[in-house]
Amino acid sequence: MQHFDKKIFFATNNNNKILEAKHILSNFGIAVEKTEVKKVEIQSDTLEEIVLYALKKIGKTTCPVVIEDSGLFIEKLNGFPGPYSSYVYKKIGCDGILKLLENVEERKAKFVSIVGLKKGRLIRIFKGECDGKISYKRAGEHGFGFDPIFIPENGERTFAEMSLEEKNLWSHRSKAFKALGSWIQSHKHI
Ligand code: ITT
Repeated sequence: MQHFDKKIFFATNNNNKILEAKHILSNFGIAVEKTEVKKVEIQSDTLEEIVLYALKKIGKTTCPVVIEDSGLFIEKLNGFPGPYSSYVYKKIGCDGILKLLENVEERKAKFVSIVGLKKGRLIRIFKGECDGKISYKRAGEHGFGFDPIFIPENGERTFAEMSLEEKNLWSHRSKAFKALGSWIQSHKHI
């Protein structure tokens, strides 16, 4: 049976994010619980600003609360949809992105994840990136969002063709949550 020394409260509406974070943080002895604390989301050109604003809006908290904002940055589209990924996904989805890149050979892209931690007055930010490319067609049924069209660097399969465990070997979110996990491990008061 898994032993947890610590627990963080993750403010997100995305259950896939919870599952990915749980898998990573269990290796650090940290449990993850979903919290109803609201993530107030502004529109901004940077993920960091979105996370910092959301953390400030949480108000005073004695428990460690975590927020994450992530996005897909496509080189040929000057980083679009980036911080607008959630909105763009809802409006045009994977098919819309494939359409924008129709007949485009340069398909480099990266996923970025910014994880923010707040406890009392303390605020910390952790970043993870995953380089890759946009596929020519959708593939796979796992994961969420743009997973069916994103192929991580040096691979041939999309994130949606991988199990959660395999996606977590490469993903932007796993890198950011690993950084959070080791920071918490080395700070006894969290
Ligand atoms: P919360 O804000 O409630 O945490 P969300 O899904 O709205 O959940 P974001 O605001 O961070 O999350 O939006 C990020 C969007 O970027 C998300 O909706 C996906 O479309 C895309 N995205 C981010 N990480 C992804 C991943 O690992 N796989 C596929 N798509 C991802």
